[in-house]
Amino acid sequence: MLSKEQIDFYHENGYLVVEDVLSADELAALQRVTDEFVERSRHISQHNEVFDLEPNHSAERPRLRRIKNPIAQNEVYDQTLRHPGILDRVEQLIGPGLRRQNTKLNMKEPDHGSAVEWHQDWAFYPHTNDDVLAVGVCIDDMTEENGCMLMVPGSHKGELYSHHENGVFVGAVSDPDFEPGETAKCLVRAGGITIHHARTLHASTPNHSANPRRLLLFEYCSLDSWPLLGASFDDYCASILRGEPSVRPRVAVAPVIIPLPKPENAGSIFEIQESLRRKEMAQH
Ligand SMILES: O=C(O)CCC(=O)C(=O)O
Repeated sequence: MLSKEQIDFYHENGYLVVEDVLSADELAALQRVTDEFVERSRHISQHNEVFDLEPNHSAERPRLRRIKNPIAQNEVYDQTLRHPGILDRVEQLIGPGLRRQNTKLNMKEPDHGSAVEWHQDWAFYPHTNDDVLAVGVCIDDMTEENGCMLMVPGSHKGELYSHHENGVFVGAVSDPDFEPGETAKCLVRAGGITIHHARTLHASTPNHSANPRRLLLFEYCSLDSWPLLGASFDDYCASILRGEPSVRPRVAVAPVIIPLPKPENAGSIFEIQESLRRKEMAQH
C-alpha cells in the first residue's frame, strides 16, 4: 500500500515512483514473454496491429518500438494489469473502483530507442473528470542513460498545452517556445512502477546505453470518469477492473482540447509524433 507521504507526493507533484512492486518471478515472466515478442518481430517488416517498429528494424537486428494492446497479446501482461499490488495502490489515488483505458509496451532497444516528446496524456484521451493516471511497469532498470521518463512536477495542476500543429493533432506540445522548466527523472529498478497523472507533462530521451528500457504502460480511470470521445456501454463494462458500472459521470472542470483531427499515421504515439516539427527530446 502507499503511505500518506506517497499519496501526498502524488497529489502535489502529479507523479510517483514505487520500487519493488512485482516479485522476482513475476518480473522474470514479463522479461521472458517480452523477449519472445522481440524474437517474433524478426519476421515482421512493417507496423501492424501488434508491432510498432523502429525505422531501422531488420530480421538480423530486431528493433521493436512498441507492442500494442499487450493485454490482448499475452496473459502475463493481462495478469500484470490486474496485479493487486498495482490496483490497491491506484485505488488509493483515484478509487474506489477502477477501469482501464489503453495499454501499451514501449521498448527502447540498446543504443537506439526513440525519444518520446513532451506531452500530456490528457491531450490524447480527455474524460469527464481527471481522476485518470498511467502506471509504467519497469521490465528493466530505468536509468538516465537508457531513457528514463522525465516529469514536470506540479504540471498536472497547470494548463493543457496545445498538441496540434497546422490544425492536426500531433501528440506532443507543439509550441516552438515551450520550455519544460524543472524536470524530475524517474529512476526505477526493474519490478518497480511509475505513476503519473494524465495531465502531467512528461517525455523521455533516446536510449544511449547498452541495456534495453522496456516499460509496460497501463492507463487507469475512476469509474465515474467517462471518455469525452465516447465509449459503448459494453466496452465501458468490459474495461472495469474493480467495482460496478457508473452511468452518472462526475463532471469536473479541467481544460480540454479534442485530439482531432488525427494525422494519417496514427498507429502509436511514435507515429503520431513523427509529424511534429519541433523535436526537443530527439536531440538529447
Ligand atoms: O515510454 C516512455 O518513455 C513514455 C511513454 C509515454 O508517455 C506514452 O506512450 O504516452
